[in-house]
Amino acid sequence: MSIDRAEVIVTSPDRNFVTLKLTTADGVTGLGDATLNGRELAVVSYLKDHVVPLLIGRDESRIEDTWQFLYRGAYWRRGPVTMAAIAAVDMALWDIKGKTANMPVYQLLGGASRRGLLAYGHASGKTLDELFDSIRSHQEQGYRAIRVQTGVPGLKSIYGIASNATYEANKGVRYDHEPAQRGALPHEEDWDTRSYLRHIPTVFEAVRNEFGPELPLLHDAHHRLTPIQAARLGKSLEPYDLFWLEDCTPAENQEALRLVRRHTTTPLAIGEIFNTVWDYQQIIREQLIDYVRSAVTHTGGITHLKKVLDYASQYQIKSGMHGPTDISPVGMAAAMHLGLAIHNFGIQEYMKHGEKTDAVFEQSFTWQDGYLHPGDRPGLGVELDVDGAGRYPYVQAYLPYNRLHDGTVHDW
Ligand code: EZ4
Ligand code: CO
Repeated sequence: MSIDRAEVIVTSPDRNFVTLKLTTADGVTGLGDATLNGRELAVVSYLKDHVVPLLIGRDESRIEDTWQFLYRGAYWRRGPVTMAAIAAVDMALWDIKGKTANMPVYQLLGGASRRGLLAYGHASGKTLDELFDSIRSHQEQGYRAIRVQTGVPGLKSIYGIASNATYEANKGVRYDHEPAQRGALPHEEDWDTRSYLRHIPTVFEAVRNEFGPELPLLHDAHHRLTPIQAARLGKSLEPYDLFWLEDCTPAENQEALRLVRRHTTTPLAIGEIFNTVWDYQQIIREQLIDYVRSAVTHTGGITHLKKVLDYASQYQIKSGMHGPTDISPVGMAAAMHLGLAIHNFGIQEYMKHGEKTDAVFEQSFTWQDGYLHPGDRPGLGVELDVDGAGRYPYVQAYLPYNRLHDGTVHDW
């Protein structure tokens, strides 16, 4: 038994994706997602130049050993590029193990703990009318939980809202809320925290009045607030009963969340840009968050994220895995298998991929009545059409960045 071939496939059907494809001596294949939005080629190089040569000839059944070898063996630990590369190898090995065992990966992780995964989608609008239409359209698509983002008076373009600039930069190709834009330079957005803090509670009040108390509503502050501002936002949103407030501060300062917690009972979700359990050590132990936002793709794969979530489960903290369009269908499948198996599943973010992406990545998951299920195909249940992928070469794309009115760069 050994890994015979390892290929890194970059494709840009609607946006860029990086996929690792492993093939064993017996001809079994496994796929892993290594997409890091806006920094894709760094992971491609990490894999091609430094990981692929180490994989050839290795026993594909040794998932934990391979993980430890890549993590400890590199000497240089953690970081999004390293952990995305390790994640891709890990996912591909789980895919192979599932196919070899003739079982879907969730069975190897302990079997299903539920019938399906409650998923939330992204509703947005510059104005309340546009936002209400977007919420209704998500309900029509079956969503039973909805993230709400809106424009803020005085700000031209803002995270979470599909903008014409995005549409034009991407030459007419647009995911509704894909923030990365094709082009040689990143797009500049503007930001003003005081306007935002004044406006957002009025939006949630209007949404609750229109849609009633039942619908789970989420919101993403996207790392923009100081601890005391985040505390104030959480407190002012309490009457509207959010499912969660996400990334209220740039949470690399884990202690900051103590201050937020002292002031609000709005549930907090953090971690989409984290990549190891060490980023969560304090905020889980001190119960400073309620949901772990990490994606399988950016947190060292199924093997490592399961350890993070098992740790979180001791504190009644649940999963809320990242699922924007920059997680490839392979990464989404890995999230669904893990989410189905663990006990402390919370919710899964789910944004639909574009048609070209769905044609290149053939997938087994189902979406029914607001619930996702990974399907019962052996492995992860995703196959990549390599020739099809080859028709869409990499296109340079960047995430935007923020400036305040006086020109200061601000967290995006
Ligand atoms: O901005 O995935 O909750 N979702 C998010 C995403 C991130 C993008 C960055 O690549 O915050 O939309
Ligand atoms: Co987010």
